[in-house]
Amino acid sequence: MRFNPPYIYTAAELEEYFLGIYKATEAKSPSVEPGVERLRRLEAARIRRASKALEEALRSMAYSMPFLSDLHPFYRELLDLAIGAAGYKHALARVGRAVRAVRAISREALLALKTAYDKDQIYRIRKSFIGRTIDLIDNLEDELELIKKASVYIRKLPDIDPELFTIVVSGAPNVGKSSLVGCMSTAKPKVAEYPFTTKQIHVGHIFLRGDRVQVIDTPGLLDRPFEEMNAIERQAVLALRHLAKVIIFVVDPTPHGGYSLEMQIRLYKNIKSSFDAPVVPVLNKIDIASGDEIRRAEEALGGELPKIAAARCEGVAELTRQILEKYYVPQALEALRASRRA
Ligand SMILES: Nc1nc2c(ncn2[C@@H]2O[C@H](COP(=O)(O)OP(=O)(O)OP(=O)(O)O)[C@@H](O)[C@H]2O)c(=O)[nH]1
Ligand SMILES: [Mg+2]
Repeated sequence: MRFNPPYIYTAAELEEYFLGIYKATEAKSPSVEPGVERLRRLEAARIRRASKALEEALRSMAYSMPFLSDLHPFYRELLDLAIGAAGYKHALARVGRAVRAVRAISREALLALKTAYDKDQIYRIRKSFIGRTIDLIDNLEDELELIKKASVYIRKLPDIDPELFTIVVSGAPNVGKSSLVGCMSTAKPKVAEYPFTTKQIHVGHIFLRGDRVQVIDTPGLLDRPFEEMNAIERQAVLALRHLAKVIIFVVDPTPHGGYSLEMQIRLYKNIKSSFDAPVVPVLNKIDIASGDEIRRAEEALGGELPKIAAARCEGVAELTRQILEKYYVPQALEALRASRRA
């Protein structure tokens, strides 16, 4: 994702940062004023600088992280899955409120300083200012941890661009999905983790003139019926729904892959009913499939199908061209018209 998260402090780091600035601040004109006045001035400068630095650190964390409502639904869904949308919102809001709280504490301390008449009183004000500010930071420990998690999480999804036209490749295990993605798109697909499982999404690109289309391979995700998925995997599928503009369903009509035609048809129907995007069935491994196997598969899937041998990239260029022509071009033209109207 094109997102540069701000540095997220832990509560302990933030305390250290705050105290460091507090201690490093020196009085502007040392030793010319009498004791109490000098101390008052030094203390005021320290309070001002330390709380200002803290406010800025908090503000950057609270306001430079993406708001849920600004995120593409794909990311929103994933973030909800990994971190919890409600907790994330709540954490950002609390850190945002802490900015004002820090300012209030420092104002109070500065005001009290004005009327402090001896060193002891100034020391008490200092102690109370530091104590209250540290308490406030302590209380943000969980929130900061959660925001840090979110920022790490978001940074880990760099290679999926939800704005690009996206082809998702599905099908039973071992049918040739990865081979197809490899032939269709840039040879070395990049890998993005699903941070909530050990699974990875492989993302390749098809470079068109002045544009790019994204091809996504989802190993171990869209290769078995939804009844067999756990809640997390189902939600990952939901997230993919926001992304997929068209889904290729790879069928292996031979016994080579180890999954029966019946199982594959069941999966096909399952995927069709769970996604809004069109699902395009494709027959793979035609280099080793018998005429009978091909016929049986086509009959079961309702007619003639594109045929490929993905291991040798045979028929893949033609398939890609057909899919782009049918699904991508109309959308690209519509987008172009819309941008001209705007
Ligand atoms: N004969 C033949 N073998 C193929 C073809 N396409 C893929 N294979 C073989 O089928 C096996 C699985 O191919 P993959 O591309 O890894 O299949 P996959 O669907 O990505 O597999 P998983 O990710 O494990 O589910 C490999 O041994 C490939 O060499 C093909 O067109 N013809
Ligand atoms: Mg694979």
